Amino acid sequence: MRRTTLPTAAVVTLAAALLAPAAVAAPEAPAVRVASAGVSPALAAAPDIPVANVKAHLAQLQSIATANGGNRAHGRTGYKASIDYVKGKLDAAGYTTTLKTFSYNGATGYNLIADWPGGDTSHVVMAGAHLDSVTGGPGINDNGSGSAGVLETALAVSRAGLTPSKHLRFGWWGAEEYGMIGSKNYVNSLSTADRSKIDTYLNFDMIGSPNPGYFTYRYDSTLDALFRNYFAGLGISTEQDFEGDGRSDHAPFQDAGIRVGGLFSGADYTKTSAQAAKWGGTAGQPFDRCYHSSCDTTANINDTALDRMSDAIAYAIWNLAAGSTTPPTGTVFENTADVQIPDYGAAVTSDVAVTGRTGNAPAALQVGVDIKHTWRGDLVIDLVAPNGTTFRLKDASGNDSAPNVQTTYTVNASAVAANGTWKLKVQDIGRQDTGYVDSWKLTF
Ligand code: DTR
Ligand code: CA
Ligand code: ZN
Ligand code: ZN
Repeated sequence: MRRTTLPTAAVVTLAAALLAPAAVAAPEAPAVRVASAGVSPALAAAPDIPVANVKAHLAQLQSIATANGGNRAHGRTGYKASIDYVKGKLDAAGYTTTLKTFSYNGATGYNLIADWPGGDTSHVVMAGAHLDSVTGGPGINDNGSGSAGVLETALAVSRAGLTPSKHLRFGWWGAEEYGMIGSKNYVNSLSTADRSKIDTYLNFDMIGSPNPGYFTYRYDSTLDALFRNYFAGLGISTEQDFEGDGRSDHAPFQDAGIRVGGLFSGADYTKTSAQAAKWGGTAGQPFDRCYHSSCDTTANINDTALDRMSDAIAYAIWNLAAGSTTPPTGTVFENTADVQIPDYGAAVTSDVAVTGRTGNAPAALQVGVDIKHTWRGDLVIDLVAPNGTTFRLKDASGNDSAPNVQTTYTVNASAVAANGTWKLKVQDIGRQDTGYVDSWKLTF
């Protein structure tokens, strides 16, 4: 079946997709439909955040706690030493830093604000984390982990010499453990005009829990989807967090009407068996058994979770700063030519020519497939990248007698170049059934 639609969005007619021979009538001038959903060109792909660097910050925070009575709490010397460490790193990296003081419980509190020079200051993308611990321990997961992940992302911005379209700002908060005192003080100190300039605030509070979960903040659907899709590209199915409402530094921004998002790896709640089945770790145990305890040390960190979460922070910053997120309907490359699938026969392919992209394909490349078939359990389906890298989308599932495969797969294609001819490869490995590829598409 062939159709060439002229969508209302900007349309770019691209080089023809190669049509499978013999299976279709002679085509008119074939074209692959590209409907751009107003996605401005994102900056180059976000860098990998070296988890070793994040852990090095945690080691410093641990040393600070050890040298200051075992904690980094508000009003204690360990907190001021922590904020001085973070400030020193940012000053050396070219940030404009501001140490803001407030009083609470008879002690001086400190917030650190770091602005990356450039970008449209009427559109601020902000990320933050509380830097204070409880008095009862060093607070390495809660919340050295979020503080270090945000810090290393800020340093990666500097290393990359990023020139974002939006203005980037980072914040480290004091006295969160007493009720988000520092972040409340910051938001309250902003004029209405300055608050309205903050497009997004991303919060990261506990991102390295030893028995980790992968939770997204659900309050804004675009930000929720941004992180969900990122992790889907890693093959990780996230869940929305329902335990942290009002319990961390996103709350003052949310109360001020600023859209918020974030990530969370779990605290003292118990991991279910279903969660352990998809995330690993131990069911029936807390995500972090050292929550608010003296054992919340550098030994209380899951490196894989910390790594993935830190990379996700960078992914979000790079995308949001460019003034675009990866929307569900991005740039589409589609082939609607019918390709017959021989019963119990050789694999067939359908091609899509991708052009005009820069760099590699996304970590959450969407592969939409519409195959009409009488017994889908016979089908093996692969995506083949221009460089030959093959991604298995569907294995044969013998007794799955249902018809048709009409679904969207998400593939982490961030290691392969985007431009070139991508192939959908389909083989029927069972007898007595027929079908054809009706259409398929890649959404970048
Ligand atoms: N990190 C915790 C606050 C917090 C955020 N999300 C949740 C979920 C469940 C318990 C606590 C939290 C803190 O700073 O105490
Ligand atoms: Ca990494
Ligand atoms: Zn806490
Ligand atoms: Zn916390």
